[in-house]
Amino acid sequence: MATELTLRDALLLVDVQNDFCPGGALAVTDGDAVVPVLNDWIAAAGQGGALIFASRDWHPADHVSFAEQGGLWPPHCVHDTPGAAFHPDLELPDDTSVVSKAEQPDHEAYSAFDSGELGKMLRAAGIRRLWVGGLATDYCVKASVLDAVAIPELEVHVITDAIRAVDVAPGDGEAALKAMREAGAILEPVAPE
Ligand code: VGL
Ligand code: ZN
Repeated sequence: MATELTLRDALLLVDVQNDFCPGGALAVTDGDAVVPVLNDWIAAAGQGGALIFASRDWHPADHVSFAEQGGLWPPHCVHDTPGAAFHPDLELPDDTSVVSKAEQPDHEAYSAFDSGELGKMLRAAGIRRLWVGGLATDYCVKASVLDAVAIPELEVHVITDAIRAVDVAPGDGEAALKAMREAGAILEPVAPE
């Protein structure tokens, strides 16, 4: 199936950052494999006038989610470091809206909707369909999708070939897919046109 994007569509690229890609501080297996797929979606969004949002994990050096502070993760995506930069092959247009999250030392935020800004911008633009891809399936993609489906006027699609899981425990990625589907997100394989 192929789909055409319109002014009523928006693309949400979740945390396609160096630290989540091979060689990064919190590398997701095959994380960089999402990049070429998302570039096709970016091109389709450009053709149809769809909005593009790119979220980024943007932590202070002493973030609560880091092991040294008792958190789950190695230090990653420290703001303004190379690891926090978007993957260099991701073809983000200049008018991409960048959504930073988890910027406060004592607050963890997996969802791109955490600050409320993204929801506001989607509503203001009259967006009806949101297409979500990126990293990682079982954390920030899942949390963002679960927040998105709670917005009544939004049809939420997960770009299933443009997500990858951390899989801290085996099966986490699969469980995340199930949770997103059960919450009302659409997980049909579809190509942009
Ligand atoms: C993420 C773990 C820690 C993510 C962010 O972007 O999915 N995962 N921080
Ligand atoms: Zn993080």
